[in-house]
Order: sequence, then structure tokens, then C-alpha cells
Amino acid sequence: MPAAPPFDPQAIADAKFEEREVRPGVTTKRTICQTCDIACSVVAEVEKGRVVKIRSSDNPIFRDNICMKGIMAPKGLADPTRILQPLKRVGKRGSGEWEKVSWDEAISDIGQRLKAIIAKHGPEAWAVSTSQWNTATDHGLGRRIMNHVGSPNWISGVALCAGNTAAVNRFTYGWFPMGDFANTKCIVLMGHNPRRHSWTPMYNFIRQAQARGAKLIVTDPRRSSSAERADIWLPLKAGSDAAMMLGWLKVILDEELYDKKFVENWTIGFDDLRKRVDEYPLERVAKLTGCDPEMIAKAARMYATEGPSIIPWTPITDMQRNSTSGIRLQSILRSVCGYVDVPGGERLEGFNPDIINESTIEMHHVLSDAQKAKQLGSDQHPAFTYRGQEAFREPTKRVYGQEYANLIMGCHMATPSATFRAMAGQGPYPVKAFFFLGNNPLMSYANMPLIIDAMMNQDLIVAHEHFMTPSAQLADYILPGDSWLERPWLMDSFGWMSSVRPSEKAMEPPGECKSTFEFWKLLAGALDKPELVPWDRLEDFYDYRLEKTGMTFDQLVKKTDIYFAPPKFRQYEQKGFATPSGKVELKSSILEELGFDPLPYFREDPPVDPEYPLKLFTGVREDGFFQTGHRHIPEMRKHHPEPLLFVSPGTATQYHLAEDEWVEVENEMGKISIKVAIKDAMPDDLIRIPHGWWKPEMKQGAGHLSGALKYADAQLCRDDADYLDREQGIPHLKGVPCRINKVEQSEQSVAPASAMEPAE
Ligand SMILES: Nc1nc2c(c(=O)[nH]1)N[C@H]1C(S)=C(S)[C@@H](COP(=O)(O)OP(=O)(O)OC[C@H]3O[C@@H](n4cnc5c(=O)[nH]c(N)nc54)[C@H](O)[C@@H]3O)O[C@H]1N2
Ligand SMILES: Nc1nc2c(c(=O)[nH]1)N[C@H]1C(S)=C(S)[C@@H](COP(=O)(O)OP(=O)(O)OC[C@H]3O[C@@H](n4cnc5c(=O)[nH]c(N)nc54)[C@H](O)[C@@H]3O)O[C@H]1N2
Ligand code: SF4
Ligand SMILES: [Mo]
Repeated sequence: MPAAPPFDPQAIADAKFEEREVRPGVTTKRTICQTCDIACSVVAEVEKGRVVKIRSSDNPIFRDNICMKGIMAPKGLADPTRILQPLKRVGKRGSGEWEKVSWDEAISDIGQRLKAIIAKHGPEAWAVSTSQWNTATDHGLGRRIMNHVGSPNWISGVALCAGNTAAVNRFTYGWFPMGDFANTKCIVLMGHNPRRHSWTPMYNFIRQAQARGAKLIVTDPRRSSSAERADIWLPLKAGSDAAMMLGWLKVILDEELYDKKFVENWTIGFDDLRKRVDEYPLERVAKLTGCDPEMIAKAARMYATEGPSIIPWTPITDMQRNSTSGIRLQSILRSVCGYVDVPGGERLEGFNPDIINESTIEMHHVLSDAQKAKQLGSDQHPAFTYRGQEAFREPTKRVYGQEYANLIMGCHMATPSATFRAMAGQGPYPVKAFFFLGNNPLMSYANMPLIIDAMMNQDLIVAHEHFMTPSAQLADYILPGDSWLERPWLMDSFGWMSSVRPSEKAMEPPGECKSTFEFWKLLAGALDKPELVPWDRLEDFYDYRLEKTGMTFDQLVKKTDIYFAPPKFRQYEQKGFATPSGKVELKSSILEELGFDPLPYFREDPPVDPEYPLKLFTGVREDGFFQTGHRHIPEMRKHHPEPLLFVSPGTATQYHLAEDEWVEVENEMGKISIKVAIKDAMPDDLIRIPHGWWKPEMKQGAGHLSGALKYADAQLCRDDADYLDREQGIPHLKGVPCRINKVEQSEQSVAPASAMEPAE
């Protein structure tokens, strides 16, 4: 997920924002694109009150950080299908019958119904799901209201993307680090594949680092574009990342390539780690990963000796059966090699001391221990729930000055699967009200059939959205959200990094679209708690957050594109690490306390079921879309009219598959329709399913859901015990057994797969 530019203080100090000449009648606004979660600083050109163009920033540190999704955003947001007024369901749930209502009417009814549900079932019967910067102006207000009302049941897409990484990184050294791309000498991409139109700034940083001689190591089962540019590419088996890293550690420890001084002075648990790592000799790791042992050793040596190295955050290890071990192993590699909080390594930035951070706004201390204990999923899979993060309160106060650090919103979440089970009536207590904001929950978690049951079993569903998504189709109310072009924003990476960037509002929201800030303000009023959101306007709220800088939001916008605390390295020398021991915990005291293995391990796949001989991975991103969005934009659909199944030539031959043929992919949970594209970059027996397919032009409502029931990958994403990470309870999306079924070729496609396929 999110990133500010690589921290190069000199470049930032030298940076000057210069306006380019624009046509008469055209003004510019300095905005931050929130179409995806990397947040490029871009320029919006405004004519007659409407944004007519998005272009790259003139500030040299942000230049070239733009992709086709950002450029197309004004068009996509001006689409006639955008929801511009609150809609209330009038027929049965999912019937597709709506009436337009006013915000006042909607909020007053929502407030009353929510109060009634809370009175009957308790505050924990209210669950909320959000995601990343679609809800940008929330800034913790949602949690603040939930905490005062008494519900711990907040879930988010960040449970599968960076939020959970942040929570698990804390187990080792108390914070989530950010790589120093500007000075690093070696970058390791564990499956992560930034490219021209996917996480463009990351792509640019990596290219710049390579241009000045930094090494690149890529682990990816598929020959991705990053793999093609790498010094070393390890084509590992899907889902075997934790085993790979255990192999690297084995080499690094055996060959004494680690930073002995740092290990001795600043870590605990080294001897235990050593014993665990000895269980993974290279021959075993080669078997588990399917990679050549000598190449594994070569990569380990490169990481340890060519440094300072970085392992940038990757969603790939967020979505595996061994996710907690995988993320912990990344932290352990960084630590034993001495790359933590050093130039060219990975900085533990801490909060920006001048900004009132979102963790403070959230007010987690007001939620009682009794309500925290009810957080769904925390009994079985506590890692990122209140229970799992409780032990950080004291150390975080010691090092970072406050008890709660909800980094990337991921450190006090309920687990999504447990929440949907409770919503479907299979939990410890009923959950009967479900709100989702800037999130497409049906398609953005695992086990879509369960989520449908869960939604059909609700008394009240509220969506805050732009479009009639499959999830919104099942709501009681759809409230029209504003977009990033239509709101100011103070971007602080959810407190993870210390830099802060302002984004100007470029145009008025159309129709009756409102921000999440306004939504929470109105809801706080309807719940008789107006004092929780006392600011009239978003800008006032930002002025409050910026108070200590001596600047208002407007003054900040005029002064700079980026406000940061000067970088400090090796901050642990003053206050230690924010872990219970104050040291880097190679063996985690908190995981041990919670009853889990305190050392990283690798849990192998269940035995192969001959019914499902192939493995699939899902989660793949397509250049023209962000996640489940943007399929309504013709310019984007032209690039990807249909969901494509990538298979190797060998697998295609074995299963008699032809290019452009429609097939079904099926497993124990469900099946989807998809079109074959044969790729020699794919390994045999592994197939690739793109994430988030539905077609806005298809029939809406229950039983159809605009094609989501036909195409969505979440129908193949399992969440039973074998497919959940033990500590976090997040699903395994990388290497799920499946089979391909031949079907009658009735489906019409707009173009052959070869013509529509983008670069990746
Ligand atoms: N255009 C566009 N860009 C996007 C997004 C988008 O929707 N559209 N989404 C953004 C978001 S939220 C995210 S999280 C990122 C995700 O972006 P990336 O981190 O690049 O993730 P993916 O594209 O899902 O897959 C990256 C690579 O992981 C490989 N892979 C699959 N399984 C495994 C495995 O088990 N181990 C390893 N080591 N590799 C594996 C795949 O072959 C693929 O090449 O993209 C961001 N960028
Ligand atoms: N099965 C499965 N689940 C996954 C993943 C996967 O690969 N497979 N990927 C995971 C990852 S990496 C991520 S980042 C998450 C993403 O999860 P989500 O954030 O839910 O992903 P999107 O599909 O982008 O849904 C966002 C919705 O917000 C709406 N929206 C966009 N901007 C705004 C706005 O400004 N205001 C409002 N109110 N609404 C807005 C869009 O129309 C869209 O419907 O999903 C995670 N879940
Ligand atoms: S990479 Fe593209 S979509 Fe993402 S923030 Fe940048 S311009 Fe926007
Ligand atoms: Mo993501």
C-alpha cells in the first residue's frame, strides 16, 4: 500500500513547485490522486468548475508519478451511472427497487434503526467495513464513534493489504518500517510487481535505484516484468515465501553474514531462532519452494552482503496461509542483517510530532475492556485484534508517546471471516447492522457465498459509494460519496510515516455527494453524540490536526507539497524498540503469550486432492482497473473486456485448452467463468485469476449482482481452517487447489484475448 516519496531530504529541500502555463480560463489545483492507495501528488486542471485534466506534478520529486487510472479519473467519476443522491431500498433486499430520498431523511432513519438494533442486541451488533483512501476523510472518526457507541467490530480491506503487515511487523520491532529507496543498494520484491500503471511511484523508485546500481531480487512463480529486470529471479512455488526466507536465514546464519553487533546488543531470541532455522536446510527449502538451492543461497548472500537492503512491503505475504511467519521473517531478515533504522535500510519513522494523528482521534481508550474482548475473531486469530495488540500499549507509550498506534488502520481490527460468520448467524452473538464505506465487501474478502448470506441476514445495511456495486445492490441505503477531486485532504499514511501532504479540493461534489467526514458528522448527530465531530467543515478539522505546526490547512497548501519531520536514524538507541522487552524480538514474547509459536515456521499445503489437481492464485491486478472498480470506463474496458485466465502452454496442452476459449475454474467453494490466455511466463500447473471481476452493464440485484456471481474471484477464495493463517485468520489466496472445466462456447467476447491483453 501507501507511500510518500523515498526520503531524500536534499531533494525535498530543493524542490520547487512551478506552475506550468495553462490555457486562459484554466486554473490548477495541487491534488493527491486517491484512485489507488499509493497517492501520487498530481495537478488537476480546472475549467468552468470541472476538472478537465489530471497531469503529473511539476514538483521534481513527484514528477512522472502518474498512471492511466489517475489520468482517466475525471472521466470515470463523471460517468452518468454515478450515484448522486441517497437511495433507499423499497422492494425486498436485492430486488433493485430504490427511491430517492434526502440526506436528512436517510440519516434520521439510519440513526433510529441503528439505535434500535443496539438496544436489542448490544453495540457489538453493529459492524463497519472500510478500506483505504476511498474513505480518505474518515481520519479515524468512524472508529471514534464506534468506540463511544461500544462496538469493536470494525473490519477493512487492509486486513489483506498492509494493515495486517503493519500489525505483524510490530511483533518484532514495534513499528512498521518504510524502505529508504533513495539510498538502498539492494531491493527484494517478494512477488510485488510495481509497473508503469500499477503503483507507479514504486516502479519509478525501483527503476531509479537500479539505474544507480542497486541490485534487484524478485521472488515470483511467474516471469513477471519485475522478474525480467531482476539480478536474481527465484521462481518459487506459490505460497512458499516463508519457506524461502527460512532458507535465506539458514544461509545467512551458517555463513555468518549477519550483523553480530546489532544481534548481540539489540535482539532477543537469537539462539532459539538459530535452532528453528536449522530445521530448514537448503535441500528441504529447495523442495518446499521448488527452487534451485544454489540460487537460493546466492540470493541470500546478495541480500546480506550487498546492503543496506530493503524488502518493501508486499501484499503477497499478506495473503497466505503462512502470512504471519512470512511477515515476521521479513522483519527478522531486516533485523539480523542490521538494516533497521539505518540510511539505505528501513526506517521506523514514528508519528509526526506536529500532527494530531488518527490513532489519537480514534480514542481507543474509551472502548471498555469488556467490549474489546467481544471483538469478533480475537479468540481464535488475535494477531491484529485488540487482544493481539494489547501488549504494545506500554512500550508504544514509552517509545512513541502514546498507547495506541493504529498503523495503516490495521492494528485493532476484527477479523473479516469471523465478522461475516456472526452476520450470517453463525457467531457468538448476532450482528445485525452492517455499514460499508468506500469498500466492496462482497468481492473484497474471501468466501463470497458466506458474505452474501451474511448480508441477506442483516436488519440494516448502509453503503457509502459512487456506483451501484454488487455489494451496494444488497443495501438498505446507498449514500452518495464525494471523490478525491471534490474534497480537500490531509494525507498522513495512517500515521505510519512521519511525512504529511496536503491535497486541494479541485471542484464541488456533484449532486448531493458528501464526504465520509460529513457522513460521520451526521451520524454522530443522529446517535445523539454531536460532540464527537465538533468541526463544521473538513478544513476546520484539518486546522485542528495541524495546530502544532502553527499553520492552517490553507497555509500548508500554499507553503509546501510535503511536510515532514527531519529524518533520524537509530532512534532505538535512545528509547529502545516498542516491544515488551525493548529489543527486537526474534522470538516474539507476544505471540508466545497468545499461545502461538513464537518463532517463524512453514506450514505445508494440505495433501493434493486428485479432484483439484491445479493451483490458482488470485489477487492479481490489472493495469486499467483499481481492484473491483473502473469496469464502467470504456477506455479501460477496451484494455480488458473480459477476465483472463493465464495458463502455461504446458498446462493448456495437458487440459486441451485453446486461446480465447471460455472455461470454468472450480474448487470446493465455487466456480467462475473465465477466458483462457496462454502465457509462457506462467509455470505449469499454476493458474492466475484476476481480482474483482463484475460487469456494471449486466443485470443487477440478488441472483445476478451484475455478473459478480459469474466472474468474481472471491468465490474461489476459501476461509476454512486449512486456508486461514493461524495467527491473523486471513485467507490463503496464493496456491488454492482447483480444476478447469470445459464448457460450451456460448459466451460472446468483444476481442480475442491476445488483442485485449495489457503488458501484464
Ligand atoms: N493498475 C492497478 N494497480 C494496482 C492495483 C490495481 O487494482 N490496479 N492495486 C494496488 C493494490 S491495493 C495492491 S495491494 C497492489 C498489488 O500489486 P502487486 O504487489 O504487484 O500484486 P499482484 O499484481 O497481485 O501480484 C504480483 C505478483 O505476485 C506474484 N505471485 C503470485 N503468487 C505468489 C506467491 O505466492 N509468492 C510470490 N513471491 N509471488 C507470487 C504474481 O505472479 C505477480 O507477478 O497493486 C496496487 N496497484
Ligand atoms: N478476494 C480478494 N479480496 C481482496 C483482495 C484480493 O485480491 N482478493 N485484495 C485486497 C486488497 S490488496 C485490497 S487493497 C482491498 C481493497 O478493497 P476495497 O477497497 O474494497 O476495493 P475496491 O474494489 O477498490 O472497492 C472500493 C469501492 O469504493 C468505491 N469508492 C472509490 N472511491 C470512493 C470514494 O472516494 N468514496 C466512496 N464512498 N467510495 C469510493 C468504489 O466505487 C469501490 O466500489 O481488497 C482486499 N481484498
Ligand atoms: S498510481 Fe495511478 S491511480 Fe495510483 S495514485 Fe498514482 S496516478 Fe493515481
Ligand atoms: Mo491492496
